[in-house]
Amino acid sequence: MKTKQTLLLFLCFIGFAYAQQKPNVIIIYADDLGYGDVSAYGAKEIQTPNIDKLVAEGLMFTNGHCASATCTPSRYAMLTGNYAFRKKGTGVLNGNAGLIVPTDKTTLPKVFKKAGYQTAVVGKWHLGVGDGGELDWNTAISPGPNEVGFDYSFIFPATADRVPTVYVRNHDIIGLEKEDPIVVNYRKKVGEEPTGKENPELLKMDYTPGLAHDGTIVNGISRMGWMEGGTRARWTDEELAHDFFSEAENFIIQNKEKPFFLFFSLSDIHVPRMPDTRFKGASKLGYRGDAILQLDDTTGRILRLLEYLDIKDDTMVIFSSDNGPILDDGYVDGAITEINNHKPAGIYRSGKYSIFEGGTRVPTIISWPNKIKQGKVSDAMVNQVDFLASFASYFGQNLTTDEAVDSFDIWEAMIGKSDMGRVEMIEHARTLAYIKGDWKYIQPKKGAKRLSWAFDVDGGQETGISEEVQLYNLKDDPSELKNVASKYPDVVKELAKALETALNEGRTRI
Ligand code: NG6
Ligand code: CA
Repeated sequence: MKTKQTLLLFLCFIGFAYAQQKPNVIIIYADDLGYGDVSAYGAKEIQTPNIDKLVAEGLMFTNGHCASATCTPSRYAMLTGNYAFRKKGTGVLNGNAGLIVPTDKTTLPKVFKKAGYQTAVVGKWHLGVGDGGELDWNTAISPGPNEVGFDYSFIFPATADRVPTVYVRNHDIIGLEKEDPIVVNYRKKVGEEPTGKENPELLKMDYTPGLAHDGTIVNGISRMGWMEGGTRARWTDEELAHDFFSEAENFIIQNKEKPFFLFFSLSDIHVPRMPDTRFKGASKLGYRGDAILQLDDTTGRILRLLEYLDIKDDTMVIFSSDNGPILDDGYVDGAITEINNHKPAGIYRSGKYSIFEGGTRVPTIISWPNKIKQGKVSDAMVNQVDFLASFASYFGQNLTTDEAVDSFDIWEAMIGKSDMGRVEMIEHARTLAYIKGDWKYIQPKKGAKRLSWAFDVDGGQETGISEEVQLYNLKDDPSELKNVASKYPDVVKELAKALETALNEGRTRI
């Protein structure tokens, strides 16, 4: 009898310990949020109390990176564990592009599914839907998120500035009526609806002249591309953050008893920035700042929900961004004129689209009250491409050699047990950089030093591209102002060789 009881107790203990090992995981993924946009990361002109709370309750990384300086390749890398530059067609996608994540390989959500999790993506997708052929939006849309490992999906297909401006739940557009089918085109205008180009007087926010945001007008904002139909199915920009939160909330409540993985992919603070009216004017930094406050509010709502449901201690919240900051990304919304002294990338140079640190060094915070010590700062180099291998290793899953080829197991760094993350890393923008320790080598390339279609306070966004070899010491010169390539030819040689090898071998995970 006694042994039976002891055995039962033991089994209970094992069961408990086992349950403990499967925290819920939520990735709160901001869009275009810079290293310096969060007050915990040094922003002075704007306060983000909720994100700061997450920092106080968890682990703040000073050297956390997304895998690329734009959205699609970053997300592709995070979900597949492969650097996007290895595969053609993984650049910023249009709203009618086909799915680029393979359906037959391990993905981040599949790792969770295999470990017994319920998985969902809520928010911006931007990884394509359909098989790449002409897509009929009025029938079941597939393949998409549900085919790469998400049990549930509530998304918009691309970005808020690209048509179609509709929500897709699993395979269907919400609210679509048979009598009003949707047609989408990125080559020529379809339908009779006004466009930004022909009817600028109808706009409630101007697009930056000469660029690509002069297509169909939806809610007083002209988009990239043209669409007709689906009139009642279209979202309202001011409601995006709330709609996404509500969907996330439902998923969390429904799955609170099980382990769940939620990829909560926000539209804030991507253009067109048109926050909920509650936030308009609140930051005094223009709609970009207001969108940051909205993003902070969404983060707070998630944290409070977890507290309310009593699951916060055993939920790992990862907060990060898909690329660095950009002020004018195609709309005139006050981001430049009302910037004050705000520094969106903090001390780092440039931002979105750039190979300089501002492009991929982004706020990265991980909290998990039951496991991670509160209020720690980590200088470990971590990259979102590593999430896949790290979780796979944590769950005891093996990866084959042909999947997640650039994903490293950095689990110990992710939970603050080790200060060592990666030692080497490739950065990706319009060119490549190789980091080893404090050294950063930027591959020489022909191309514009400043973009003519995305702007910072002092003109076109800096790309970091140069025909000259660049070498920086990120410890002495984090702002990448002193190119020391000629002083350290051996370091240049070593890093250039390492990059070449990584490219030739088609993999970096050993
Ligand atoms: C750019 C768009 C920009 C934005 C970006 C994608 C122009 C001039 N600019 O090409 O507005 O949509 O693509 O942003 O076309 S991302 O965060 O999704 O990568
Ligand atoms: Ca982005």
